Amino acid sequence: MRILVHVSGGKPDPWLAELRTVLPEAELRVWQPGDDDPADYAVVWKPPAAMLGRRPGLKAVFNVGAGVDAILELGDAVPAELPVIRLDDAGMGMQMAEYVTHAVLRYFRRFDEFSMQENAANWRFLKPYEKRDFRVGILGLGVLGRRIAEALAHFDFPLNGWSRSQRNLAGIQCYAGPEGFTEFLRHSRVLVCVLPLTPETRGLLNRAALAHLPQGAFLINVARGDHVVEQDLLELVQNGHIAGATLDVFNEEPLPRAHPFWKEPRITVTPHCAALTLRGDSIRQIAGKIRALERGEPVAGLVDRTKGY
Ligand code: NDP
Ligand code: OXD
Repeated sequence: MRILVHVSGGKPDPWLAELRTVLPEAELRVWQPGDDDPADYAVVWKPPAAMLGRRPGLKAVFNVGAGVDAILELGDAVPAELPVIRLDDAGMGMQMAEYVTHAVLRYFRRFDEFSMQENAANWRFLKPYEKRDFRVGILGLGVLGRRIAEALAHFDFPLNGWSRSQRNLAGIQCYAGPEGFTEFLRHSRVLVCVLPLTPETRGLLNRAALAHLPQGAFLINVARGDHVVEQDLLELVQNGHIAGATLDVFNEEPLPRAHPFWKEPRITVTPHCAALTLRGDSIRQIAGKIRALERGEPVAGLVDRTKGY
């Protein structure tokens, strides 16, 4: 079995070493420009268009992340019949739950404001919020959205969720589709975005949508920067409609040094680290799926190309 590897932005050697441990029988090679030789599987992160193309023998592409936008954006360069398989959880669910819970609690317990007061040596009591006024709305009720909801439920936050198809999940007020979007927003004091980036969700969080949030709402974006129209968000933060935003992802990454988000005290920036791909867990998951495919069995995480995730 031949496996072709390309992990953009990372060194290939540790990936090869992990793959060698779990699939000792496989012939591994790192993709190089001009390599059009046959391969059975590709293991990729942000692959170049030339890599996937019409490669002889290719049975599936494994994405070493949850979001497959960088693969699907290659369009026709990725044959429609080629199965694209994403990581499902592989240790990311827990990390997302930690990140989002921290951000929600920080706003709920007003640590963001206490921190600003501390910088000004200002001892001032701030009245606590009521949980009933702090409903958290989760955009995306997939693998990661549901894990976030589970974590927040331990703190008794009232929860909303929004998905493409109607879901029925215990403890979550579920909304679906464009018809449920405005109501969902109107009743979400904290908005958590954990959607895949698709043509339908790109630019979804623009001025019109964010304006439906209650006055003094908070935004936490751990999905993709292009879900948000950044200038619209900035203006809504500056005029106070949005009281704070915690952003892990941006239109351009790394976030340029001159970007106004760096200077806005009510915006917290983290460097796309909400949930890291854990190499060992990911490779074990991929190896398990390769073995299942070789036995002719179905695997979880197969991307639906018509939906885009
Ligand atoms: P899933 O595919 O498991 O879930 C996606 C959810 O979004 C589903 O509930 C789906 O609805 C919903 N959805 C998709 N399109 C729409 C739409 N047009 N309208 C309404 N709802 C929609 O994804 P994951 O939970 O695994 O991951 C989500 C994203 O998180 C990834 O795509 C990636 O971009 C991002 N991510 C970011 C990381 C970071 O470090 N910042 C790390 C890992 C992931 P339905 O249930 O009906 O299918
Ligand atoms: C992912 C990511 O999609 O790390 O897995 O952003």
